[in-house]
Amino acid sequence: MNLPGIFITIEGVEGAGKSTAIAGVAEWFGAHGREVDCTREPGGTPIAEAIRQLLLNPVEEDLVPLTELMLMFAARAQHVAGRIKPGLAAGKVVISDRFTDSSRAYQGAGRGLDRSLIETLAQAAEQGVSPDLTLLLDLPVDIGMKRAAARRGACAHDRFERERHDFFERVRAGFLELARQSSRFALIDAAAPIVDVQTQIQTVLAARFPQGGVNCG
Ligand code: Z5A
Repeated sequence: MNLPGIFITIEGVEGAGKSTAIAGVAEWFGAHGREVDCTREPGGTPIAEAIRQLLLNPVEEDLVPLTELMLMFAARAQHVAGRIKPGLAAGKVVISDRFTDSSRAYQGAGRGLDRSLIETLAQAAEQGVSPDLTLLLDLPVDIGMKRAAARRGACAHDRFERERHDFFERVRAGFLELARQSSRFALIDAAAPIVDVQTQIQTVLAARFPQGGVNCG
C-alpha cells in the first residue's frame, strides 16, 4: 500500500532492549524533522490494549495457543485500522514495538501453530500495510531473561515471562530464520552496550532513509 509515512517495527525476545531502542529511533527521525508515533503490540488503541490485558495477565483458565493467536491478530486488526494506517496516511513515521513477526516467532516457532494459518490471518489483519524496515534486536536468550528479570524486580511475571528457556530459544531461532529470508530486516547485535546498539541502529537508518526519508513517500 502506497502511504506517505514510514512504518518501522522492532522485534526480539524479551529483554532485547526494544523499548530502549525505540526511543533512539524516534529521536533520529525527530532530528530529521519527521513527526513520529511510537506504539506497541499487542496494544496501541483502547480496544487493542484491553485485548493485551487478556493476553498478558495470568488467570486460572489456560489460554489455549489458538485463542492466543486469534487475540494477537484481533488486536492487530484494530491497531492497524485505528492507529497505524491513519498515522502512515498522515505522513508520520510509525514505530511499533512488535508486529506480525512476533506472531510468526512466538505463536509459529514457539508454540508450533500452523504457519499457513498465521499468514492467512496476517493478510487479513494487516490490511495492506507492511513494515518498511524491521529492526531485529538479537541476543542470547539468557542475557535477555536476566535483563528482563532485573528490570521486573519484585513485580509478578506476565504470562509470557513464565515460559521456559527452550520456548524462548525457539522464538529466537524463529526470528533469525525470518531475518535470513527477507531484506526488510536489519539484524542488530543487542548484546552490545546500549550506546553501541544505538550506533548500529543509526547506521541502518541513515543507509535506508537518507535525509530521514523525506523523499521516500
Ligand atoms: N507477543 C506474542 O507472543 N505474539 C505477538 O504477535 C505479539 C506479542 C505482538 C508482549 O510483552 C508479549 O507478547 C511478548 C511477546 C508476546 N512477551 N514476551 N516475551 P511486553 O511488551 O510486555 O514484553 P516485551 O515485548 O518482551 O518487552 P520487554 O521485556 O519490555 O523487552 P524490551 O522492550 O525488549 O527491553 P527493554 O525494556 O528495552 O530493556 C530491558 C532492560 O534491559 C531495561 O532495564 C534496559 O535498561 C536494559 N537494557 C536494554 N538494552 C540494554 C543493553 N544494550 N545493555 C544492557 N542493558 C540493556
